[in-house]
Amino acid sequence: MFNKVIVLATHNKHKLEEFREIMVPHGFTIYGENDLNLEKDEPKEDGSTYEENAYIKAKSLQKYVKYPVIADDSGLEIAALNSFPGLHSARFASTFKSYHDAQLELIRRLENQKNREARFVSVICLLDPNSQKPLFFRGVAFGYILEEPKGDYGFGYDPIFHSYEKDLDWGLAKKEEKDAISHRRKAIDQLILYFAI
Ligand code: ITT
Repeated sequence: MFNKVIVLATHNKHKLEEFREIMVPHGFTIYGENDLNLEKDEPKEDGSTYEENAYIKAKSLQKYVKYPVIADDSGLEIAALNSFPGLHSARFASTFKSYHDAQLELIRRLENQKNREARFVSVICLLDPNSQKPLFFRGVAFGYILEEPKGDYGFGYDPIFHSYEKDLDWGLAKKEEKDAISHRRKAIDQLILYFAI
């Protein structure tokens, strides 16, 4: 049976869970960086694109493992806020006591805004020992920002996002419902195809 081992460069346990939920049924074994107990410096995510940051994270792990390494850089882009918080999604949240507070602040910034369009973006960088170059896979999920947070499923900004696809509030969505349509799912589908060729 097909079994492909991949290491995911992340400290975000929710991301790791989502990669496993989606990829394990396709015959992948996914180790998270934290499973390896490495003593390594944390890379500075100072790229100006998701691609650059995903590459920085994957590259920082590559020399420690013989398996293909992947990293996901992702964010929530709100149209009326010029795509903010986008690349800064994790950093923006870290300036608040909780994700709930960060969610409320984004909602506050949209007060009196008719346009609540938003999208989640995920870019996966793959460093495959069989490939000379880094490979990138991008997924996008389109929707809008709710008037108030709903539910507490998922993680990060999920409770303020409503996706057009399946008409779904992500804070109320079960894992398998979000996994079927998420930005990460769309990027992962391409990654799975790469290994199928
Ligand atoms: P790693 O860098 O260790 O992977 P991180 O959480 O810092 O973990 P990012 O730098 O890619 O990851 O930041 C992405 C942020 O965007 C993440 O922390 C969430 O706040 C948000 N985000 C990304 N995907 C999300 C999702 O599916 N649902 C809700 N929020 C998400």
